[in-house]
Amino acid sequence: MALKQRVFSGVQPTGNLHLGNYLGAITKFVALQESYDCIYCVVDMHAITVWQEPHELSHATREVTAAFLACGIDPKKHIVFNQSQVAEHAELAWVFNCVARLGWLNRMTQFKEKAGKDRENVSVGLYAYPNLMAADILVYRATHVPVGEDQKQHLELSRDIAQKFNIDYAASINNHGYGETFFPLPEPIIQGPATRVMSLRDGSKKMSKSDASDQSRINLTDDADAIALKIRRAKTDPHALPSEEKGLETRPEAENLVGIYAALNDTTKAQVLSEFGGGQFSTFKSALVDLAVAKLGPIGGEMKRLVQDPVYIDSILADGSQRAQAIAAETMKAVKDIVGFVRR
Ligand code: AQP
Repeated sequence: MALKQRVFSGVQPTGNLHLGNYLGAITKFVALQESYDCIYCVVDMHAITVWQEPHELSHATREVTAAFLACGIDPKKHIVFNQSQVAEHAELAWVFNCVARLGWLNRMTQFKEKAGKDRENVSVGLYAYPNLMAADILVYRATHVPVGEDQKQHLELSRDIAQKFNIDYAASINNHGYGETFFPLPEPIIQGPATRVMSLRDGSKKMSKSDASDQSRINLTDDADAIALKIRRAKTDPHALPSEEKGLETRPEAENLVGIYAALNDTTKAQVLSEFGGGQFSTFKSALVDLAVAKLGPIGGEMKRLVQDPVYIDSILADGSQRAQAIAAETMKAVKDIVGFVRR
């Protein structure tokens, strides 16, 4: 099987999509459509690693799909689907549970953060999450994965799993005529001025769907008034903006807002500072409000329109799942041969 340059990435349907998901991931998904075959997945099986109300999960799955479409992902040229409709993800994840080492998972910082002090009480799924993520990517033998900075460690683990599988089964891969190595080592794509968007209330915390404070994030469905209020109330410091990036080093809240402006305007932090450096925060915040409303307003409007039509959204997911499964099934056949499972 020849390896094709292919992009895969996913978003969890765990609540309100926010500016961090948009700038860190979804804008990259859109741009990569020009030069790759892309597969974009609503990862509902990852979502249930922490409790989700069933009716909210279905709604959130449709809402993430609506966000993909509203942001400009083309579900005809590329593939948009939800993970649970392609059983091969879970199937390959089991094989990877047997390839990945406990010591590797024990190092995952996201698990430590999410489990907190209540480790004994979290789901086994939350712990094994990175193995499922590796399966998501590798069941399509994807070569590139656009993600936010927070997913870098999981991507490295996916590469380790791919490499260990290739080495452990090298003889079998070769004997079955699948070449020298079977899985590619997927490359993370983590670029631009907003790979880690921070909370608007605390510059040391990532902007997150699960933050209890809605004021900490800009949701993609927020209206213009809500966006304006959140940006005006965003935590800052009493100093004017610096004229150079070095001046942001000890000012996480200022750096975050400058990064958000740069990413929304498709420019760099240095260029933003050359325009606003030396000026007051209030002036910069007003410009940021205008920019954010202009960029996010139409997306939120289109998302709200699309979620009114669940039949249409479900048809996109069904079609995408079928096309995704055709690729995933080919990989699983080969994996079964390689591992030594007898198959039909
Ligand atoms: N703050 C962020 N800045 C940049 N990128 C981000 N991403 C998430 N938060 C930021 C990127 O968005 C993609 C989808 O993320 P996800 O929903 O699958 O999972 P997550 O990283 O766990 O997102 P949240 O918002 O923090 O959700 P909860 O609160 O449920 O844990 C990924 O590429 C991610 O890097």
